[in-house]
Amino acid sequence: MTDYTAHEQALDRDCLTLSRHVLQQLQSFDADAQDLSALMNRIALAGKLIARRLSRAGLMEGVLGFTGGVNIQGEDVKKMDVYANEVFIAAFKQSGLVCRLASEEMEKPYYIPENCPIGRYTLLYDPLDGSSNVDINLNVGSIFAIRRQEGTDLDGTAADLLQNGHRQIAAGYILYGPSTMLVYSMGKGTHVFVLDPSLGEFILAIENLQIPASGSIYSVNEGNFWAWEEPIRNYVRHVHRQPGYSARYSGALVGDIHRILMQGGVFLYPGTQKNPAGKLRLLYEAAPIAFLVEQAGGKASTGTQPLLDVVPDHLHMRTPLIIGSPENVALVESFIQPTPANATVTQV
Ligand code: FDP
Repeated sequence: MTDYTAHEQALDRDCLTLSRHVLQQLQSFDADAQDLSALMNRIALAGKLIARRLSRAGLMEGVLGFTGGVNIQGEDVKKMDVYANEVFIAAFKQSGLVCRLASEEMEKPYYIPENCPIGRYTLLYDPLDGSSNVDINLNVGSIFAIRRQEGTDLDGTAADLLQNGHRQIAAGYILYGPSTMLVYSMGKGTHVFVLDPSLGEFILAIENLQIPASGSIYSVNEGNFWAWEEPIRNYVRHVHRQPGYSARYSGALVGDIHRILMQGGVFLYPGTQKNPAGKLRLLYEAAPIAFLVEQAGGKASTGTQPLLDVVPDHLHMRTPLIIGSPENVALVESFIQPTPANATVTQV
């Protein structure tokens, strides 16, 4: 390879920004493509602002810790949760792109009336997922999904959002780790971008990421062992007896899923006897992640049904989640719904 070619390749790579990649994916410069490209750019801007604040959080006053308030989920709100939520709203004000935003931190969708005549999309997001990690400088993430707004939603109930995960136009996450990464899909594969701080741009790192068909990592909060239903306990007992499995759990969904996407294996957040729907929210946590993982060749399930088929009955509905390499997910399902064909494997 000549120096000239290497130079050209480096330039090409550095120019493969997120917004350009969206246009390439859609193979069009029409209004829809321009809107989606601009939308992804705004999400990226929100990610950069959050990453910047996180990187200096330990040095600034009033950034870490709790606000003293409780969100709609009954969870204590952290100052960074509030900041991250507001950053997404600010990034979309006067954008003409989305009429509504719906997030974990807001009981009802947030309307941006000046965008509504033209903004045909809704952004669903979890602004700072895994926020128990934030005060100790461990990985956290933001999760997002874009859905088309159907109808005018004059009563403001956002009933059109209560549809299955196949209706997502795009979904992804931003991982705030040693580097900031953005992973997204528009239904044409799953693609990984890394924030180059010297450019202030997300640059394509991996196109069409493929999750391994199976993997040796299982990622679950085993502190809940005695709260689970027996089939999940049996699955984990089975794993304990197999050579080669490793447990990895950071307590932050985005990081744990990223590991599984890159290296294979399975992430589980099952329901408990007390809370059969588990902890994770469908519309802005489980469904976007399921969309991404399936676009990378993985599988996402509630244990009894494909995750993307679930129709929520309200905005903040929770769901059990079993997700990752297809073979690992199928194995967990075989414990939950044993059939004669898989009866031997589920013997523990
Ligand atoms: P958090 O409450 O810290 O925001 O979505 C909620 C979530 O984190 C996920 O990121 C994470 O996977 C899970 O909860 C961790 O819950 P447990 O502490 O119950 O394991």
